[in-house]
Parts: sequence; C-alpha cells; structure tokens
Amino acid sequence: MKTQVAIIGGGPAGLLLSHLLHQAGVDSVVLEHRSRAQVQSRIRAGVLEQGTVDLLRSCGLGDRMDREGHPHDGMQVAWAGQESFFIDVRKHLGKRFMAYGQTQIQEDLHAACDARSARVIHEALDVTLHGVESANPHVTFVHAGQEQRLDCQFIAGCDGFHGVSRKAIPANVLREFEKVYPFGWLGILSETPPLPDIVYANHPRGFALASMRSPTLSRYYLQVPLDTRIEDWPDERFWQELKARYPREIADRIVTGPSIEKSIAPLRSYVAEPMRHGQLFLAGDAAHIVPPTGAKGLNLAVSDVFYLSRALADFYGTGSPFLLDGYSDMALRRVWASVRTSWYLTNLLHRFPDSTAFDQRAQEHELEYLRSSPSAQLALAEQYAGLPFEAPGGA
Ligand code: RFL
Ligand code: PHB
Repeated sequence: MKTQVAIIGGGPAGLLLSHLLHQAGVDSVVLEHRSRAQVQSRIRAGVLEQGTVDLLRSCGLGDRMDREGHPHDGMQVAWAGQESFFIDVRKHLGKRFMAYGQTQIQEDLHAACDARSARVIHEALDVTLHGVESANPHVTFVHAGQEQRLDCQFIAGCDGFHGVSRKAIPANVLREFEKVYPFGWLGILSETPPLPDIVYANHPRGFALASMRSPTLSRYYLQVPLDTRIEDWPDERFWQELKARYPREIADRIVTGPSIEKSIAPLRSYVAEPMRHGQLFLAGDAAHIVPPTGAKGLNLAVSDVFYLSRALADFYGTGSPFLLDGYSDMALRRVWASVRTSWYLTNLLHRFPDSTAFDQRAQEHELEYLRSSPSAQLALAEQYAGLPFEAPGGA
C-alpha cells in the first residue's frame, strides 16, 4: 500500500487529521489497533472550547454537535463552607463552551469516514515505524493474519499516550516533562438531568466535579486514592460521597439514578518535545497528557491536528516546508499554556495527601482571591477558554 500520510491511531486526533487532509486533497491511511466498536465505547471528554467548536463546524462536522450539544458560558467553583463563584468566560471574552461527548465526536468522525470511503484499517496489529529520518519512511503491521507494508512520505503519530509513535524518536532527541499526581478520578455517567452549569468543588473530603453530556445525561467525578477499586463504589456510595462534597444548596439539586458507566483514571501531566522528528509528527495524547481538571486534552488534540493538517496541505500545495518546520514550536506554545492551566486547576481544586497546614491556607486564600477579584477571574477565564489558534506566520 502507498499513501502520502500514514496516520497511526484512529482516535479523535487521527480521524480528524484524515478528515482535514482529505478536504485539502491530501491522501492518508489510518492504522488503528483496536476494533471500531472498542474505539467507539470509550467514555472520555465532554467539554469543547470555542476554537474546537468553530473548527468542527468549519470542516462540516458541526451539525449533530449543534443539535445535541449543550452550549454553556463558564465554570462554577464551590469550596467548603463558602459561597460558590462563577468564572464567566462568555462575559469576559465573548467565548462559550459546548458540552458534547468525545463518544459522539468519534461517531461523527466514523460517519464522515464512511461517507468518503476513507482508508481506515482497524485491528492493525504490531504497527512498526521504519525510516522516520529518511525521505521515504514506511510502516509495517499485521492485519487479518497478514503482514502488510504501507509506504508514505510522512507519518502522523496520533496513537495516544501508550502508542508506539513517540518511541520512534531516539532517546537522545526526546525531552520529557512529567508530573504524576497522587490521586485519580472516579467517574460515572448517569441518565439523569445534569446541573445547569459545570461545577468544580474543593472539599476537605476531596475534589468533585458535576458535568453534563445532554439534558438527560450527566457526568460526575470524585477524587479518589490511586488504589481505589471500582467494586468498592456501588452507585449509592458514589452519590452519597458526591453530595457530601458540595455545599448543601448545590447537593440538593443533584438528581441521582443508576450509573450506566463507571471508571477510574489516574491524573498526570506529560509533555514530549519536540513533536517532530524527521518525517514523523506527533499530535494529541501521543505527545502530551494533561490531568482532566481543565478539560483540555481533546481540545489540544484538535489544535495540534489543525496546525499539522494546515502545514501538510501547504507543503503539498506550495512545496514549502516552512509550516512543517514550525509545527512543533507552534503546537507546543498552545500545549504548554493548557498544561500549565490544567496543573494550576489541579493544584487549586484537589486535596493533596501530603499537603501541610501552610499549603492548605495558601490554597484557601487563592480560592478567596479568585472569588473576590474580577481581574483574577478574567485571567482564569482567559486560560480556561484556551488560546486562539495561531495564524500560519505565528501569533
Ligand atoms: P486517543 O483518544 O488515546 O486515541 C489514540 C488512538 O490510537 C490507538 N492506538 C494505536 N493504534 C495503532 N497502533 C498502536 N500501537 C496504537 N496504540 C494506540 C488507540 O486505540 C486510540 O484509538 O488519543 P487522541 O486521539 O490524541 O485524543 C486525545 C483525547 O482522547 C484525550 O486528550 C481526552 O479524552 C482527554 N480528556 C478530556 N479532554 C477534553 O478536551 N475535555 C474533557 O472534558 C476531557 N475529559 C479526558 C476527560 C480524559 C479522561 N480520561 C479517561 C483520561 C476525562 C477523562 C476521565
Ligand atoms: C467531562 O464532562 O467529562 C469533564 C468536564 C470538565 C472537566 C473534565 C471532564 O474538567
């Protein structure tokens, strides 16, 4: 097989890249090691920044999102015994968010692939990258028991944090920046009406988050120790603990019901630099991970893919490698802004097992400052909204 761009990974980053490249007249093949049903069944992100929403609309993927998604204006923050406050991104910046599940985006991307008969190979096993430093790299894999070879000009590593692409960058080139947090999130999805706003809570019992997928589907999370077992968290215990972490007037408005999904995710910040080596370009979770506290991961995958598709389209359109050469630096500027925001919000809103009385007071004063200062709220609104996408020549 032969293509211009071999895309490793058929998650949101890989499929959106293949969609945008197709619109620019660039050919690609996607190699995904899971089945379509397995990719489809992951419950993950839910909050889209305005930039992500605009991009999905402009590339023809916005219809269902606009019908079924829930636009909202910002985030509410509650903490023990205090009045909650609202970071109003719409008021400060004129930008909004859309609550629309990654699961739905993945379905929309699969439908778009079907409509254009895209070459997406599921259950492509043992994917191996060859010659990424040469002008003619290739990828080998096993499909339906057959060894296959895909020749290409570029490889896009969109295979998530545990993928193989990043490992093709030599250790003496790759720089890694990492922070692992001493807790995870236990999340549930339930067919109950959500609270009207996304509400983050900092409580002595730990962090909690109330979010939404649709007017009839809610998503809630609890901070839990890393050794937590899902079996120990029947729904009743989850709801009781969730309500205990919110102020009374918010807890009373939470509608409980049976969960339809329950999972635990550890929290980590990670950045790999550079995001390009030879003909290999990394995008999305393959290059960076943020703790979900800022809802930034999927949004970063989208901005990486936007920059990469624009650079590849420009290369094939004009022959100029200028945008490809600038890809890593440009993507990393936006990545680090969101990595910093996610780290800041994680520190602000969670209870750390090893924190001292000093740390605790400092955290409370930071929350009080945010509650009382319009300038502090504006600064946080700007970070939570996400940076705008850069023009081709830079900021
Ligand atoms: P993905 O989604 O991990 O997709 C990678 C794909 O590559 C495949 N793959 C391989 N294929 C071939 N060969 C190999 N060797 C392969 N290894 C892996 C995988 O099967 C998979 O299909 O990465 P991508 O596309 O970069 O997308 C990133 C997002 O999925 C991720 O950043 C977000 O889900 C993060 N995230 C959130 N992001 C937001 O923007 N807003 C949110 O509200 C939000 N909430 C969340 C989140 C992530 C969470 N978890 C579970 C970590 C909430 C949670 C709980
Ligand atoms: C979600 O709806 O899954 C969600 C919302 C906000 C976050 C993280 C996840 O910060």
